Amino acid sequence: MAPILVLNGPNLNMLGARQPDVYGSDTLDDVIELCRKTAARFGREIIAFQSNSEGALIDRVHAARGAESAIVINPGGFTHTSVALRDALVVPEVPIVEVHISNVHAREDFRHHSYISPIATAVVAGMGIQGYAAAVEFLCTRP
Ligand code: DHK
Repeated sequence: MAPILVLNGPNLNMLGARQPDVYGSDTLDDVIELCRKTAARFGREIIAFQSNSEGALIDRVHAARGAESAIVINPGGFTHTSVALRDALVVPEVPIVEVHISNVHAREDFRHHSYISPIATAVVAGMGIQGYAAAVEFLCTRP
C-alpha cells in the first residue's frame, strides 16, 4: 500500500525548544521516528514533510494525490486560519487525521475552531506526540 504522508505546519520544526510546557521536549525528528516505528509494525511506510509556508504545504498536499494513501497533519496555526489548506486537503481523496499535540480546546478561544476538522476522518488532541502514533495506527488498521 502507498505510504502515509505525515505533514507538519508552521513552528513545528521548533518542537523541543518551543514552549516545552505546552508541546513537550521531544523534537520533530522524534515525532517522525515514532511515526516510522508505528507504521513499520504494520509493514507500512511514512513520508514526512514540514513547512512554515502555507503554499508549500498546499503544494505538498496536492502532490499526495495518487501517491500517498492517507495523511496525518498537524497544521499548527493554519488550523485556525486556513480555508486554502482545508480546500487542498480534499484534493487527494484520502483519509485525513488532524493531530494536535496540546488540547486546543483547553487553550485560548481562537484555538477552539478548526477549518480542518470538518473534512478530517478523525481528530486527535491533547495526547502529546503519542497522538501522531495513534493517528498512524488508526490509519494502518482501519478497514
Ligand atoms: C500546534 C500549534 O502550532 C498551534 O498553533 C495550535 C497545535 C496547536 C498543537 O497542539 O500541536 O493551536
